[in-house]
Amino acid sequence: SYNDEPLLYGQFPEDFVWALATASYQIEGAWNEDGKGESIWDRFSHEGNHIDDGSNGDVACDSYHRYQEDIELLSEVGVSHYRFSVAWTRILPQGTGEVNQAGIDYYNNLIDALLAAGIQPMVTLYHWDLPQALQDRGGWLSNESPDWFDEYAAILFREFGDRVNLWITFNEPWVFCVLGYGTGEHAPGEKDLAWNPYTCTHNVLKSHARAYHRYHDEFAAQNPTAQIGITLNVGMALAANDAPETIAASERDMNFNMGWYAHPLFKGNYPQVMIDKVGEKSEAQGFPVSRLPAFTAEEIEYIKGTSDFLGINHYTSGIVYENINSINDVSFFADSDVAGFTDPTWYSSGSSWLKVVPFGLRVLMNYVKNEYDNVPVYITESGFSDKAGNTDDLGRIYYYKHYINNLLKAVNLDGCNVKGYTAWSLMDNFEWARGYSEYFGVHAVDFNDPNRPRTSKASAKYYKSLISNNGFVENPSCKLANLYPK
Ligand code: GBH
Repeated sequence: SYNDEPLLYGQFPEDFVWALATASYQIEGAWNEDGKGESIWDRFSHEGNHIDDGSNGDVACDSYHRYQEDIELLSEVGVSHYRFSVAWTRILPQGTGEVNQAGIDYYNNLIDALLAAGIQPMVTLYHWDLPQALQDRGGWLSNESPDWFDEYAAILFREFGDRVNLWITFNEPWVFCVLGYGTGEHAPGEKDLAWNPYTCTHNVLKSHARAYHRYHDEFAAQNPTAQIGITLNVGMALAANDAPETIAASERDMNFNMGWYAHPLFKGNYPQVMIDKVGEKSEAQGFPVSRLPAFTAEEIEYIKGTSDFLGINHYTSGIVYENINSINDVSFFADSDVAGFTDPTWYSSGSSWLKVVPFGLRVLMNYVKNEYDNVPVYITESGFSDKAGNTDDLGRIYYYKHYINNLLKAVNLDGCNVKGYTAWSLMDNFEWARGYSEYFGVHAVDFNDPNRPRTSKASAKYYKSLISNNGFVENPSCKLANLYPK
C-alpha cells in the first residue's frame, strides 16, 4: 500500500526552516490581565454551550506567564523558528484606538528571548481571536474591517518589524469565514452559509492586501530580507477515478477551497469556475447579484502579488467526485458540486477530520508548483492528534516521519519550492470547539496542575533528530538486515 513506499534518504536545502507552532488563544491564558480586551473566542467559550468539554482558554497553557519555559522546549528540540500569533486584544483592547503598552511589552519580551536563544520569530497577525469590540461592529462582515486590520498591522510592523523576518497576516481564513460566520462552529458563531463565507473572505483578502502594501511601503526598509505572506489550510482533494468529470471535480474542490484565496493573491481575481458557478446558481436561486462578490479591476490589481510566499497548513487529504447538488441547497458547501470520502485503510487520529495520508502532501506540493508557478511555500502547520496526550506517542512519530519524507521527495525529486516545515504543535493546547479533548503537542501539558508543567513526548525527540540531520540520514545500525542472507 502507499505507506510501504521506501523512505528517501537525503537532506533538505541548507537554509531549510524547521519550526514549531502555537496560537495566542490556544496557549496564552491571562485572558483579562494587564489591560487585554475581550476577544470573540473569550466571549464564545464563556457562553458555555459551544465547546465540547465546556472549557475555555482563560488559562490554557498559561504561556503569558510561562513563555520562558516554552522557549526552553523550543531550544531543546532545536528549531530554527517559532511560529506564534499575536492577540489583537492585547495590543488594541478595543480593536482600534488606544494601544495597550503591556501587550507590546509581552511580545517584545517574547521576541527578544527567542532571538537570545537563537530562534527566529515567525509571527501571525491574526489567528482567529478578533476583538469582541470589532465583532460588535460587524466583524469580518463589515467593509470597515480592512481599515481596522491595517491600523493593527501597522502597529505590529512598527513595534516588532526590526526583529521579525517572517510575517503571516492571516491563519486559515477559510476556517474563520466558513466555520465562524457560516456553520457557527467557531467564534463568533454566526450561521449563514449562503452569503457570509463569501462576504468575509472578500473583506479578508482586502485586509491582507492592505497590510502587505503597508508593510512594503513603510516598514520593509528596516529589514530588507523580511517576507510577508498568508497561511491557507489546504487538504489535497484526490480524484476518485480518472474520468474527466472526476478530475474536474477535484480541480473544482481545490479552486473553491484554496484557489478562493490563492487565485486573487497569485493570479488576480477569484477562480473563473467559482465566478461562473456561484453566479449561475445565485441567478437560478433568484438573487439579484452573485453571492460571490466581484472585485473591481483596481482591486484585482491591488490584491494580486501581495504574498511573498504561500503558507500552507496541511494535515490531511480526501477523495472527491462530482456530485451535483439541488439548486435549493443555498450554501457554500453545495456551490462546488463536489462530494468526498476517505479511504478506510488510512490510519485515523484523535480528530474525525484527520486521516493519515502522507503521499497527499507530495501530491499537494506538486499541485501548488504547477498551479502557482512554483511560488515559495512554507508548511506553516502539519500535525497529528490523539485523545490520550500520552508521551509514548508512536502515531505522531509515524505521521511526522512519513509526511516529512514525502516533503523531502517533493523537494529533492520533484523540484518543489518548499522553504520550511512547521509542526503543530509545540505543546498540547486549547483545541477550539474540541476544548482539551484532542492533543496535537510534541510536549504534554498537565492542565490539572496550576503550574501547567510541560513534559516532552517521544515525538519531540524524533522531530529533534530530523532537524539535527536536516532530513533523513541512513543509520548504519538499521542496515543489520543486510548482514543476513535473504
Ligand atoms: C489548524 O486548522 C489550526 O490552525 C490550529 O489552530 C488547530 O489547532 C489545528 O489546525 C488542529 O486542528 O469538517 O468542515 O468542520 C486545521 C484545519 C480545517 C481542521 C477545518 C478542522 C474542520 C473542517 N482545520 N477542519 S469541517
